[in-house]
Amino acid sequence: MAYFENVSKIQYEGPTSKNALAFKFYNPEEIIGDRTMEEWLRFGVAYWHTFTYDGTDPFGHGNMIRPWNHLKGMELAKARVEAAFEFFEKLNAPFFCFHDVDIAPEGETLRETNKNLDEIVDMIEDYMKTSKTKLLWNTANMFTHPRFVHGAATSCNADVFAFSAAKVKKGLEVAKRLGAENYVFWGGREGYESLLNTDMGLEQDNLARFFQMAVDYAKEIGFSGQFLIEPKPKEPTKHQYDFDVATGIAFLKKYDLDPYFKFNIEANHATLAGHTFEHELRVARINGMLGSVDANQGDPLLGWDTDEFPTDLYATTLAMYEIIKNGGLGKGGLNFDAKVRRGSFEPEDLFRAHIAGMDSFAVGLKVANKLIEDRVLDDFIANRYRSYNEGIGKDITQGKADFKVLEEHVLDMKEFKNESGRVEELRALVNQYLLTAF
Ligand code: XLS
Ligand code: CA
Ligand code: CA
Repeated sequence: MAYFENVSKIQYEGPTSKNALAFKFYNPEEIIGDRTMEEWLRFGVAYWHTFTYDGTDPFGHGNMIRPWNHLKGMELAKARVEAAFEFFEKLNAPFFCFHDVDIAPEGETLRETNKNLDEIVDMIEDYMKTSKTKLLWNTANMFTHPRFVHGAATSCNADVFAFSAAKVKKGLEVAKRLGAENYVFWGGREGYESLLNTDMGLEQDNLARFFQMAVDYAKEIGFSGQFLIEPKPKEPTKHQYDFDVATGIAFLKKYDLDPYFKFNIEANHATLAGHTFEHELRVARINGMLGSVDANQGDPLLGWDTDEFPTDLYATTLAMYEIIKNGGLGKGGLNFDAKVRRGSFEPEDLFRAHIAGMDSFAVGLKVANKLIEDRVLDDFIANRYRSYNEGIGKDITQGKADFKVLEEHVLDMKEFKNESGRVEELRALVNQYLLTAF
């Protein structure tokens, strides 16, 4: 049975195409620099937003028209798998991602839940034998069920800690079975509401213990995917421990966990933390910890996690700039952790939205690559910092200067010759590249 019968395989038709269900800029085979667009971009479809989300918001019932709406329980879960692989095939998606609860319903006990999960994972495994679509990452949902009210690995309740551990144990087994490239930890409820009732030290020690157990178990079962922490400053918890990349790095280093983790950076989480998307990518990159990306965008007029499909070309360009400079994402990819707006309720909107996101990142890739090839920013930056290439600057970077030497250097200096940072000129240059790349 076809779930998306009004849609055939999405083709690349070029920038002048008027076909809404075609790629205008994403041409998987096109070579950019040293690899194809498909190899650079490694797009992933998020199961939860695409196949599970029904449009429910805090003020309204679900309203999405989906061909599987009449089904329930395991029948629903199976239909979603069928629909998912039809969708992947038609979109030509190389990857997908899921939470355990996205793919199979929970039972009364973990044993029952795992049984449901096994049945669906069998089915997914079968599909994956003939599909080109691979698993970018899976993760455990440890935030929806009421048992996680006080957190999962940071809960004040040790039984909940144990339950969470068992869920991740199962998740790692599933990851291994399905050949996941990564495994994600997003701590939606790992944080606190008020310090008045919180032992922050114990909670953070426990979170580190939890991560260490995950590292150990992955090793024990031979799961070699990359572990990723996905930072977010808040929502649902008021203060989340993995606030942003810098906070995450400090945490991992404190507990000697940094060799085992990289970051999954979400655009909308970056902006919620008061950063730009490219800032978070840069912090991860210069620390060798840029793992993967949740490609979406927030809304500057709304203060929460709106998870919109990315269409801001300026943002995709600056993001791809970091990714190219990183040499690509390795095992990571660009997962569309993005949902169609409530008003976009037709099944075809799922395609329209993914096409918009994929085309936007294809533009970003092309423009960023040109900026890098032409050394537009590199040369400017190299020149801006040239005072460190000789004299006192060189002594500083080579560790030859101390406070006394530096005092000597400036004690009688009367003038400091600074130059313009010319940021407006550079922004205009990026605009020029954006408008002339195609
Ligand atoms: C929620 C997060 C979540 C993670 C995976 O804000 O983005 O969806 O990506 O648990
Ligand atoms: Ca995310
Ligand atoms: Ca989000």
